[in-house]
Amino acid sequence: PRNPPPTLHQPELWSDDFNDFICKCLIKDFELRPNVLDLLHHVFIKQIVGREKILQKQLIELIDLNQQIGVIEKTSHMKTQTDAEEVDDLATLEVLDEVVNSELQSRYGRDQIYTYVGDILIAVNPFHKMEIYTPQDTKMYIGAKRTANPPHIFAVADIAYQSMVSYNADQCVVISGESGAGKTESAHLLVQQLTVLGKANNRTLQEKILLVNSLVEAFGNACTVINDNSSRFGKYLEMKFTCGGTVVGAQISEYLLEKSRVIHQAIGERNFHIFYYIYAGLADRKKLAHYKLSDSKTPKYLCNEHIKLGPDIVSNTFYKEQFDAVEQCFKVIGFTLEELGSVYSTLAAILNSGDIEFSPVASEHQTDKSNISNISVLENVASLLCIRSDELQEALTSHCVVARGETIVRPNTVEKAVEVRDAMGKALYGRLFSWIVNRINALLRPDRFILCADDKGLNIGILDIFGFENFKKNSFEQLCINIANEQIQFYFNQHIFAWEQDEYLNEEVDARMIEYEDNRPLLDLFLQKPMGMLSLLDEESRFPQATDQTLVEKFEDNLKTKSFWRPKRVDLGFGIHHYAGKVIYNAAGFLAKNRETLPADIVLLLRSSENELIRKLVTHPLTKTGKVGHQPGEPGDTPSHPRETTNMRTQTVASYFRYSLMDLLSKMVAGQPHFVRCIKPNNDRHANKFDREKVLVQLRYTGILETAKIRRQGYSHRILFANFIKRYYILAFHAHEEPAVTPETCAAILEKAKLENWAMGKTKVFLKYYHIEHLNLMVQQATQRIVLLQACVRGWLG
Ligand code: AOV
Ligand code: MG
Repeated sequence: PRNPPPTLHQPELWSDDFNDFICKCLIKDFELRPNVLDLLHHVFIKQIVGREKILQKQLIELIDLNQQIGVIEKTSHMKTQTDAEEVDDLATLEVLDEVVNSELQSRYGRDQIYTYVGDILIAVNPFHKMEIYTPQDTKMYIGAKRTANPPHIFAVADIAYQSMVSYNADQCVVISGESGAGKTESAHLLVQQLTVLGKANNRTLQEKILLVNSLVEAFGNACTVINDNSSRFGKYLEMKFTCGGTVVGAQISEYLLEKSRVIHQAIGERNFHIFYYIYAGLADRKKLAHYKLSDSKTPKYLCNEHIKLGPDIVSNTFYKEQFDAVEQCFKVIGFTLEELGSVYSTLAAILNSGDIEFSPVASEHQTDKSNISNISVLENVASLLCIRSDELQEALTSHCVVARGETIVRPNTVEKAVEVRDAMGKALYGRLFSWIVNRINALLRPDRFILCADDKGLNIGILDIFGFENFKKNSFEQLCINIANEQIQFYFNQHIFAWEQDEYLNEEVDARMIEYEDNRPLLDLFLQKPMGMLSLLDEESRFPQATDQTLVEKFEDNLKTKSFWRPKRVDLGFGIHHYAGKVIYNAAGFLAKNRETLPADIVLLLRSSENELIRKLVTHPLTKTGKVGHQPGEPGDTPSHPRETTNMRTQTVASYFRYSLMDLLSKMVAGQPHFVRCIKPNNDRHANKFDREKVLVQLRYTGILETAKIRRQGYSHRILFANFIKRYYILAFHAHEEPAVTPETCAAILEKAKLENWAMGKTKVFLKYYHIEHLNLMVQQATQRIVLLQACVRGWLG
């Protein structure tokens, strides 16, 4: 059952300019408070003739906020296990695996998919549509006390938003969970709620921001055996606000798109969504021929055991609708029709290029030469890319080597030519994706004129990456995905356990230390230089003679830890014991995937294209994060990123991956984090099925049980005395007073607020997450009272 939303004395008062101004001053800067009170005192009282005595008395009573607050009922936050009622917050329970698991299960049975563990939200994937994201729900979670409503993803949006505005600080929401657990859906819901909270005064901007996710996901998501809409890239979406909290734009960063999917998909999997959408969409508009595609001959890159024939795709109405939707997204966000046409041509060129076939040239002397056997396809690709077909043929079937200052042309074997063709497809797609993301960023960058000089703006970042994966066969892509998840888990541990416990020691606060699974050794195993796995991989990639076999042997010789082993009977196999479980990888193709070279001949050829977009994709300096560089001097310019070289030989996928991971972390640590942990209740994607074993494993490896313990016993908020007093003194002192910065002052405030179970350190106050909610709510009520007060005064003045 739901509680009604709290009633606040707001409507007409807040719409008044003056009230609004004062209120903003109060919320933004508490030091202004005495001045505002003085103002009220003098201005209003002077105008009162005849009724001074009574009014003055009333006014003083109202102004003396000390008498006004403290009315917030004392709530008991600690429930025991025996409580028959529902437990919205697991940190209030005795923490035992089975108890937590049962609680989640029974909540899930009642369709209560959200549960708190202290300030962390657990979201169990419902696998069916829920009626809990309506406009009423949106309203209910705005500015409400957390315990007033059932746990919800909207409440996380609200806390992040309110914290951003009241602490004037950037925030970030980190969503984690294994593949198919519900991260991407959660990210959408957060953006949806934040656009409402951010009162986008411009409907179009709100609409644009909401469409960003759909657009990039059409290009970056695909159907896998685990998830029909699986994210094949990491996404960090930053919503930009003014200091007053109005949303003014958005920026998106993409990480590690799984480009290999363009040319090959594992059994039961598909290419990126957009390829099916465009194929069906263009067919529907009778435009296939224009893009050199045919519905009777399915492009190879789209064929797999499910889809053998083009008609399967072109008759799919869902794909057609999605194509229209994607096109609409492009248009609303602001892409030009010309740009759209170029995007379609590039996609069609990639699809066509997959069909270029090579055959060996059998001649006495040159058996290692290749020829293109279907010239018409080559011509189609060349025309879509606006380049010359003879030059494309040459770039595919031969390569230049520079020896002693002389350039020699060497033929490519069939195998090599196929490799070059595929490398071109992958590179074009990866760069197209980056270009789209960059273009979106340019279109949604906050206008410099919206943010005034002293307002640098604030942001809330939402991290949604690909979840932990463990397939029957795991390759280089899974390794990268799982390392990224390992890093996010480490970040979580640092925030929830390590830093908190360090502070107890430093501040000499007596708190029970919680044991948790530290995955640092694993991160070192992957990322350490020079002996970590990625460094070893890079080293091996530099040897032309190296093979995947020598690579695994190198791993085996150098990685001496229990977390790494070589399973018997699996050629090229190696195992890693990740925080989330054991995964067996197969190193076949690791070296090739890591080198990922796009030959200089292809780059130079594409640079000669008559299509501006194609030229841009290969000429603009690509930063290491894979983004097409924008003009120097533009806001958001980050000139420090090293540039890729023409043939990209110097930069391996592993080093780019390492760089991106660090780039992502540096963005995240800049903000105050909020965590959402998604749980997958079963592997069959069934609604109402709660596989206890499966959930328990996730609870264990995500450290949720330990989180519950530390939230119960620990102090998640540590605030310097001065900051604490500045923010909350009004709750215990008169507005004009300047209490001394001492632990005693802090204690006085906490006692006045009737809070218990806090601790005092040497320089900081140690608070539990619910204390902060309580204090903030009290301050908020005090602020509202001032508005009320003005209204009263105005009323009296007639
Ligand atoms: P993921 O992002 O965590 O996987 P998704 O967010 O794509 O997982 O969720 C997978 C599917 O679960 C969705 O397509 C929905 O059908 C369903 N689902 C998730 N959350 C909800 C919800 N709140 N309400 C209804 N259905 C939901 V991956 O990207 O594969 O790691 O790489
Ligand atoms: Mg996802």
